[in-house]
Amino acid sequence: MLGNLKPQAPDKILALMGEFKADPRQGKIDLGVGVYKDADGHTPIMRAVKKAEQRMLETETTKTYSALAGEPDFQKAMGELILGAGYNPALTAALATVGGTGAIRQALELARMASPDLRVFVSDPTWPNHVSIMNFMGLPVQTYRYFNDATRGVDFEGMKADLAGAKKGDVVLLHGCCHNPTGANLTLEQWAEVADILERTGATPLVDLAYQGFGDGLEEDAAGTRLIASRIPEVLIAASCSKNFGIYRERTGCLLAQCKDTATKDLAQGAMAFLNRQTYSFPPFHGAKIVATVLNTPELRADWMAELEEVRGGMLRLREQLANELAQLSGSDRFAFIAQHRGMFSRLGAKPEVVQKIKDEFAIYMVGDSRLNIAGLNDTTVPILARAIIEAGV
Ligand code: PLP
Ligand code: TYF
Repeated sequence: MLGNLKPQAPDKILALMGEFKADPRQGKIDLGVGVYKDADGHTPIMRAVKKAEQRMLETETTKTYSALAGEPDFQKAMGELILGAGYNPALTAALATVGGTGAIRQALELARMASPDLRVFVSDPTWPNHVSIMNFMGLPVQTYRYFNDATRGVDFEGMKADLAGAKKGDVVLLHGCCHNPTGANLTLEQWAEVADILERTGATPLVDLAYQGFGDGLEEDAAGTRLIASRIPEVLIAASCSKNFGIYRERTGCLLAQCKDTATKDLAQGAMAFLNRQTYSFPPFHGAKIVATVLNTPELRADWMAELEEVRGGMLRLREQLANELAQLSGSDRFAFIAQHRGMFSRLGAKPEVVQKIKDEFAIYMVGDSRLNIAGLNDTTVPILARAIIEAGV
């Protein structure tokens, strides 16, 4: 039986991680996988997370099964973190999931249960796993224009024109902030125009929020999502705690489904718990408890927010340093977009051959589409990267 299996194409980003590890060159630089790293290249456990775990170790008395849809304290804390004052638990179903990826998968399963002819609109480009999951599920995927190769900003006219083709029963996947892989994001005014289109077409937004706190701040990064939720009665939100709590391997995420009335909310909540049961039964507990403990304990929350600000500020400084260095070396402002982008990533807009050349000649690893992880840099490597970018002819 198993001999009938076909080989699967490896995940390019994860394959690049392996290639980097195997590279024997001294001074190699990893700007590939989207994991936060400090100046020493280390992905630390956040202080508040460690403290929450210590408390849990001391106070937990059982490891028996918890709740199928996740613990209410986690659901509520996430609802408030994401939607702020607009969070209405009476109208919002919530589900603890296996990471943000699990939330995306369950959101798509939920949408398909409700809308069998569902099509999903995704930005061109988007996180490759989005399309891969949709293809695997057999869902029709439509792309909408998103990135302007010339300006390295958002092609908003193209995006609007393409989203106008969505209809009721379709899902429009939007990156809540810190677009992966481009780093180019919508302004709040543009979010309002997207809400207009969603209102007009009746399509359902699915917001992927994987980097809240990594762009302009915790509140600012949720502003687009909140605007959509204030304007559109039915909204799906797939959130990841991997990055902003630094708990990648705990696999912690959350699906929120804002509904138009309480009867629909009850239906959605039942269907979401059902989906967890069909897939893996109870969701992981540990990471969700860390998040709930941090968010619900004032001193831990304050410390987490302070550390997240340090992380965010560090990435912003690296962006500015790199943009300045490139301005000097190129004698132009054509790399100014790096300082305007937000989140961990920027797409340079270089051809695959150039990305390959930078890897071969300078031992600098970025994803083949010329996405670089800003957090992979430090004060020493910024000038090295800048020189490589210019010498490779980006
Ligand atoms: N969505 C985007 C855009 C991402 O970059 C990631 C990445 O890690 C995820 C979702 C899912 O994260 P995780 O499943 O690790 O929580
Ligand atoms: O885009 C990234 O690099 C992160 C991490 O299969 C990641 O989102 C990459 C690939 C993957 C899972 C996570």
